[in-house]
Amino acid sequence: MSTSRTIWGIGTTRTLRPQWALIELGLDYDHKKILPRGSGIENTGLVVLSQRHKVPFYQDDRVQIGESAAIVTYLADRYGGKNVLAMPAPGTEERAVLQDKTFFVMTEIDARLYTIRLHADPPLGLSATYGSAPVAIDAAKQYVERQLHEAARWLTGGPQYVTGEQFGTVDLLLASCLDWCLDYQMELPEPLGEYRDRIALRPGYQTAMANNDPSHA
Ligand SMILES: N[C@@H](CCC(=O)N[C@@H](CS)C(=O)NCC(=O)O)C(=O)O
Repeated sequence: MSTSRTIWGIGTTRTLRPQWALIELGLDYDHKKILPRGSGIENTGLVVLSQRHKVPFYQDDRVQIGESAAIVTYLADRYGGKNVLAMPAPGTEERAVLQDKTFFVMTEIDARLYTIRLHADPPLGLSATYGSAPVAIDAAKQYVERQLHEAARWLTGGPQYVTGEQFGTVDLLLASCLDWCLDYQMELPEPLGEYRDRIALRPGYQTAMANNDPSHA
């Protein structure tokens, strides 16, 4: 019996990620094209599955989960293989290092970018809802810039991807954060700029970007 997979959410860095992972893995999905903070959370029944009032959200025959990095990791664990989104086994050094870098990207970069998003003025920010906070924005930008130097160090000396020569889950998470930095006119230290441009050529990224276009909401 074939598994049905559903993604809720469109139009943001976080909603891009599960779609990108599914596309890299060659898996289809039903897409509930709802924007954050919209009536779609009620209309599509998401509010019954999650009271977080957030997108993305993912459901299949086994799980109902909402954190973008958790969804990507689950999909790679379940469906990844030697040549696509390969995952090292739990308990190995490779898995520990992957998780270290994944949590770093999500807590030290992604979460700080969301601080900018919450408090910046429209169209890039949500100050109308969450309040204007220029000092917090400046501090968050400087914070992220420092963390980008650490991420740049992972790629210095030649590896194509964060954990070596194969595109993996942490690349998907990091590259999506780099796009988000560019939205805020932040400079990417090399080799991150070149790395981001190379990843943006992936067909999986381009299809996911098209599917995630908020004009389809
Ligand atoms: N840590 C979560 C963040 C999810 C999140 O904050 N999503 C935003 C859209 S990018 C949202 O739904 N925001 C609604 C709100 O906070 O008002 C993830 O990575 O999935």
